[in-house]
Amino acid sequence: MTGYQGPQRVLSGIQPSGGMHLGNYLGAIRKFVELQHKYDCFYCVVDMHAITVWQDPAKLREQTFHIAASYLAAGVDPKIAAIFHQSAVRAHAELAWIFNCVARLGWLDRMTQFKDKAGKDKQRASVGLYTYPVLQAADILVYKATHVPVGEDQKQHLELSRDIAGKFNHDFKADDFFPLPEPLIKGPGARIMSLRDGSSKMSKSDGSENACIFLKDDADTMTRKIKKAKTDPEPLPSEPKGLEGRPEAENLVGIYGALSGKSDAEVLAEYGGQGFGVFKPALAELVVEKIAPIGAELNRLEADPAYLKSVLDAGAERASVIADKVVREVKEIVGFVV
Ligand code: ATP
Ligand code: LTN
Repeated sequence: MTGYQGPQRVLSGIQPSGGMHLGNYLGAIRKFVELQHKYDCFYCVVDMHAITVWQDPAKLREQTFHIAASYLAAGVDPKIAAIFHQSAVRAHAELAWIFNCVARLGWLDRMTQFKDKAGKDKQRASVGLYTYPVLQAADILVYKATHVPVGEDQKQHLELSRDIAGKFNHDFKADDFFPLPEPLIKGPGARIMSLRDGSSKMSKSDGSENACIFLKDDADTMTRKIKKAKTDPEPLPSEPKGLEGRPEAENLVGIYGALSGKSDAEVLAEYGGQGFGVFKPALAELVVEKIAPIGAELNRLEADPAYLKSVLDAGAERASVIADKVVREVKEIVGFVV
């Protein structure tokens, strides 16, 4: 960070583009819960990001409640942290436009997520998908957030947010107006891989049902998915070095470690030399123990959309107070008549 003197704030967001999975939990939400006791926290359901690819309107609404309910079920306390949906705080879109005029085409051209998501025919991708990281920078900086808990895949987008903040401060001679937000990525679970392919990340939009453990899966489904997870025929090594070149084994050991609070070395000290016939049932038991209660609470909360809506509305109101003030300051800096 530079000489930024403002309050330390946390913002993060998750897209309502599908069911919440173990990767989202370990890479993001679990950190949200810890951070709420240390910082002023804003947790957003980024519905405007979700529509950068087609979303069925009825499902989008349902999934927005699903993400909000997941935050709550995992332990985010709406009395402490603001939980809200992005489209309800118009300042995000206003700042995104101004940032569209700060960010450079060359910066966006380098974004690997656009390349992955646009696929072969990028002429058919939405313009929104291209400027997606600019809206993400606005999400963060409209609260002048200093810290952003995310999974490993968001590293590049966070660098872009820092670049936009730095260029804005520089171009408008507004020293330290925006902080350069720091990603909080480290820690076990920053990159959980698909259960079907150890080289691609566990993702909501993965075609294969069995690749992902969803928070809402019942105990039998979780167990079945883990038992079916792709592995190799070798037993587990007794040290982490032995996981090199064995991405599927590494992923399962990593999940065990992230959920049990043990390092890879500790997990392997216990299971080294054992085959997956022993390790998978132990992992399944741990996943069920840690995740099933969250799933049960999630189901309970989803049955009460009126409560979820009240949480989102209250969160949006709280968020708007800060965001509107920052946008007003930005408008003045840019030279708009306010
Ligand atoms: P999609 O793959 O459909 O774009 P997603 O599953 O990656 O969606 P996002 O809404 O893009 O979900 O991500 C929400 C948060 O979860 C982000 O902080 C992201 O870094 C984190 N995350 C997503 N997938 C993983 C994963 N496999 N391992 C660790 N963290 C993850
Ligand atoms: N691009 C993020 C979601 C996201 C986000 C944010 C994360 C949108 N805005 C602001 C952190 C801060 C993703 O996980 N795909």
